Amino acid sequence: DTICVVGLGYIGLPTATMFASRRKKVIGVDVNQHAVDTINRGEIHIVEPELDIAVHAAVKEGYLRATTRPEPADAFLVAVPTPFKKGADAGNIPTPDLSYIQAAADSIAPVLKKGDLVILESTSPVGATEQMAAWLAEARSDLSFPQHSGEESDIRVAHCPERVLPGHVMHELIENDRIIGGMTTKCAEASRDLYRTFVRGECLLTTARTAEMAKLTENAFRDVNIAFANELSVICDKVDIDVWELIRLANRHPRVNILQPGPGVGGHCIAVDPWFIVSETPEEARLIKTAREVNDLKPSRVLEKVRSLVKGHDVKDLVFYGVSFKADIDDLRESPALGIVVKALDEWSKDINVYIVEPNATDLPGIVSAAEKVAFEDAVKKDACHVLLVDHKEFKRKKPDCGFIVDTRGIW
Ligand code: SAJ
Repeated sequence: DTICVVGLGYIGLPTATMFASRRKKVIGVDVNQHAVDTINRGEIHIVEPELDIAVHAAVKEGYLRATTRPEPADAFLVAVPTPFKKGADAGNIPTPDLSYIQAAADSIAPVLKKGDLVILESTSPVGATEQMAAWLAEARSDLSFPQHSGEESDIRVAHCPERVLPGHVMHELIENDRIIGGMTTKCAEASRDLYRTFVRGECLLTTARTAEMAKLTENAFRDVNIAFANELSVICDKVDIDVWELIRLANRHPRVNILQPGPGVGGHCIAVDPWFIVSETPEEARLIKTAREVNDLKPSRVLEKVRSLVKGHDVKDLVFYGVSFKADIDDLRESPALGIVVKALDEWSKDINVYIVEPNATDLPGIVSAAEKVAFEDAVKKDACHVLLVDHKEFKRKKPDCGFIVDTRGIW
């Protein structure tokens, strides 16, 4: 069996490699020529523990090959981005952008043949899998698709959302339970047989629509719970209570498990996916929408705190610890920490020295180039306003000797 994986990013590349490591012939497809060339050299263009060794072995042994155009295969996996478009309607609710899925469908369609399986892995709004099948059907009127022909279709289509945690992808791909949403039962069964190649967790069969909603629900659940913690931190600031101690104490109740407040919620999943629910059902999804807003407001709360220190005292140096979206990774996508640093530079870099400590990113983006990079050991000695934004393990070693501290993660 040959598997064609479309999209070789944080999900597609590890998944392609997993199949290849089980001696399946895998064709990896990406529009980015640099990514294709890098992979064909046996190297990787993203940061993920254990992935480099696995890709190297898969390419060397001839099971994985990358290219820019889909080739005939027995199964196609679509793992492309599903970002959102900034809201244009009255409520300003962001809406999902399915153009990458459409482009993937258009590129697969010409090489499809009777009996093939097409799986959408990208996190998608409810109905996206049906839409993908409709795009494929439009391009290939000579083949039948499950939407119209039920179980008897030539092509099987399913949605199997990934749910791996960045930084633990290679382990979680194997061990996590997997939701398999078929457009029909046969579609689900065919997909399960494919994933069983490497998935040790349970494969749970359902419909494509339920699978789409399940994935969105998982991330919305986490977003709502983080919003609760973030709201508590703002309340505690106001009434002068240590939120970390408060949460520690409340969590000693056998049925309470509050998450950790932070400078906001980042990443390309939790800060995005809940909008896919809200944009579809804005009247009903009130709690989910409010949670998104609470989390999106948190960076400005942090800036307010820093502002009151900078204004109230004669602060000369301002140090930000961490710009990634969470601990111990280099990923800056939707990072609230990065957003805070950008705004701080804009507001203060003319008058005071702004420094960044970021042990995980060698190249910081141009928008923060006005800040000076400084080593952690030197930073903590400064008589400065120290703002901890990310709980990287390096920062847990010690806390600053003097100056002011704004600790958004509660590690100091
Ligand atoms: N965060 C907090 N407080 C917490 C936990 C997290 O502020 O107590 C923040 C983090 O700092 C970060 C953001 O939330 O900015 C998201 O981090 P995360 O570690 O919770 O999740 P992600 O975005 O790395 O991965 C999530 C995971 N989803 C769930 O845990 C429900 C992962 O399993 C999904 O596969 C992934 O989204 C995805 O691709 O959708």
